[in-house]
Amino acid sequence: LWTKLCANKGSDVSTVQQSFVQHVQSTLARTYFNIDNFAGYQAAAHSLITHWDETQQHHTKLDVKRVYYLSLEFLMGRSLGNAVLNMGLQGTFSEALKQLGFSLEDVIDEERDAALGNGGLGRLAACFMDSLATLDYPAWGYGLRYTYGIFQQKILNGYQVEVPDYWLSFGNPWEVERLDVSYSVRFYGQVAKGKDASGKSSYSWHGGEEVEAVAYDVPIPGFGTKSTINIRLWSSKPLRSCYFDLHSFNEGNYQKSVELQQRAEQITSVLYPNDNTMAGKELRLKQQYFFVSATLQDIIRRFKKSKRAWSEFPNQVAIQLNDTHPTLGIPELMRILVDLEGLEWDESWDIVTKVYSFTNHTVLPEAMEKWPVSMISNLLPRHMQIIYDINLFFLQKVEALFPGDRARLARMSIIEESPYQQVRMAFLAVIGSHTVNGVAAIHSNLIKSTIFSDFVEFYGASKFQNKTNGITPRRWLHQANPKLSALISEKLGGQGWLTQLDKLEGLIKFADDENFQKAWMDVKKQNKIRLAELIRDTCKVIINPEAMYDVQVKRIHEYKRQFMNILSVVHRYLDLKRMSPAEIKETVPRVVIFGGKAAPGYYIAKMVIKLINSVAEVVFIPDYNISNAEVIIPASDISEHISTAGTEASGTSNMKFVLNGGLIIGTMDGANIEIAEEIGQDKMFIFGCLAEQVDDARHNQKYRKTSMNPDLEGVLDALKAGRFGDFENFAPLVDTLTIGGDYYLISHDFASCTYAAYRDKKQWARNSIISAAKMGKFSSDRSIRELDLPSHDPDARQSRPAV
Ligand code: 26W
Repeated sequence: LWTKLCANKGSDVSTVQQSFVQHVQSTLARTYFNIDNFAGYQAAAHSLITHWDETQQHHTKLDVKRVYYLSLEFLMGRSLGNAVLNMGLQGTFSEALKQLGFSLEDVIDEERDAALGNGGLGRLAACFMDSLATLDYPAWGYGLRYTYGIFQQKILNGYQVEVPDYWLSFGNPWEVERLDVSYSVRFYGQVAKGKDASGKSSYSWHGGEEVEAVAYDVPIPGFGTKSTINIRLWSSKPLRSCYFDLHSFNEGNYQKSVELQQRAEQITSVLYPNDNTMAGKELRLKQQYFFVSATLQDIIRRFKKSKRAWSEFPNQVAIQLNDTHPTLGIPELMRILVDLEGLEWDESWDIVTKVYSFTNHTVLPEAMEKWPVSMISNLLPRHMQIIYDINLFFLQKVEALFPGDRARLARMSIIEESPYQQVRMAFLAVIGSHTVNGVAAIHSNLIKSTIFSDFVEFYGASKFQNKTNGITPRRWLHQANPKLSALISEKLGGQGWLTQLDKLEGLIKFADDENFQKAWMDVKKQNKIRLAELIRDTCKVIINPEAMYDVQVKRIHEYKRQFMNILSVVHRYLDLKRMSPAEIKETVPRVVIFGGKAAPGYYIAKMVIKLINSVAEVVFIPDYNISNAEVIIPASDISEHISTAGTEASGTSNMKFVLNGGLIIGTMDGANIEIAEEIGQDKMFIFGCLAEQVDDARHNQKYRKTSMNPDLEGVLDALKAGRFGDFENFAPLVDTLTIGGDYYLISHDFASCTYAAYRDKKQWARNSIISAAKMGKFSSDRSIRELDLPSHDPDARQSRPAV
């Protein structure tokens, strides 16, 4: 059946239909005259996830080393359209559904986003899973099954309002609950010191509370391969014995009888909505430990099936830490090896440091995870002891290499001493891993010269590497922009570029071909109309598809400088007001589009949203998420990636925009720099301070050695005069530029970011084509190959047994 389905032949239509009808009748228990589009979506999804466990069986049989991608976030978006495309079933499914009275597009539209992530880091994890599956890696993703994903954003009276994202309310056909795969996880309690049989000290952690982690598996089909890998998401439940406190119930205290259950379920209830800011809540620490504890138990159970010695563990297991969020996995694996398995400390440490690898995604100080020693000691008493020991042995080595350098020891210690004791998770991650990587060249260099400079001196530079981020062209071009995908495939004579993105270079020779330019810009136009419809429906605003679309969509953060963008919009508006009708005719009509969520507690970011919504003729699309990104990105003429140099680790939407034929206004930051290297700086609108100039510029700004940019001053005057509503609404925001010292250098970079050329349509089309054609480097397939994960399985494509 599997082979037949994938063969994509005309006769498959009836096979799909049979499966579809079977799911309508038995899985959904409905009849054919009683199914709406939503039921159609459910049945379609169910009929796609048959036989998806074969890849695992195949890997088990081959007994290969596996790679585990540990991430507290997976920003998946919708799955149906993606699964159909990746499995090569687009034509079959459209036809099968059409004959049954459905449209595939409408059915796809019924799915809700799986939004178990905040932004860049979560979406990167999702792109990586697509690449790992497509490249046939024996990989697993591990994460948490949050009951509530990232909040939905509503805009009321110009302000952001958060609405809970109860994404599971109508079930989730993509997950398979594995009640047979569950582990218990302990919190709090005490550590008892004893002696083992040989008289050696031993430690056991007991007491406290225990909860159960139950596995839910989500299949990830690769593109053009039979490989389907899994993301295993953990959900917290009370231990079976604790579902119900019978004693309390019998005493008539019903509320108390269910308290334990609620307390357990709380752990995976909600995704923390902070992006790049650490909140420091105990529940978050619980999530992190719950996650790594369940994951390691699962990995070890799989390892033990092969009956190998522990020394073989690193030959069977590679674990990639997606930022510091899963770093407790390091002391947890030590605890398992030393306390539970009885290995020696040194032997265990050798194993641990061969297994883990760590990706850093940010240099912002407020994003660096630090947990109070007091909190860890209370929640995870044995782990705190282990962290102290790891630190002690590490600092002894530092002392041996740099004798008497007390300042260095203090700087490198995992424990920060003042103002109170905290565990620096990034240092723990570096010390416990064999490699550390940044996510773009500039960022990887920055971490070497700033936060990890002492560690570079200690370990040598080769431990610190760069793996520039990438995106999956399957979702971000083929799926999101079907018309452009079809045009490219037609021009290149096939879909080979979808797995070998460098092949896009074949488009360059058509860059001056007027017919091709026309076809290319025509697709852009149609995508702009599609976006205009979305904006009409969600914002009740009619926009002109002939105008230049200027887009900034990403999380709202001061370092990303949406504030600077909207201030420059006001500047252009004030200019227009001064112009004569003849001059106005000469300007390019421009629709400025914003989208993005602010963390609920981020006061200044929320004020930026209010300001954007107070400036007329600007569109703010509510609830920016994966699904509307798939409509917004292909429609942009130009997009803004304008972070203060040195603050955006990489950015990945910049890659998506250019791949879809959009041009970039940007600073020399993150992956913008490498995009410029690939496509040519002349095809981008680059401006602003360079990373190496930032320190001086900040100093000058803070001590008022440079005066405020006069254009900016004019804009602020207009704000103060109440041109855009009550100034009180924005006063604290404007203060960040003045009394706040303008840390993000908005005044410094203001002048250079205002204008871009759109009038020369031919030149624009040419630049757009050449830019997209040179984006090969930014496929996440390339990032995955560079990550040097356990050798992928070359057999999967050819020799997987057919069912
Ligand atoms: C603890 C709070 C917290 C939550 C999330 C701190 C940090 C994060 C993430 C690491 C923030 C994040 O998503 N970083 C982004 O990662 C992307 C993928 O590598 C990069 O492209 C972005 O530049 C970076 O901001």
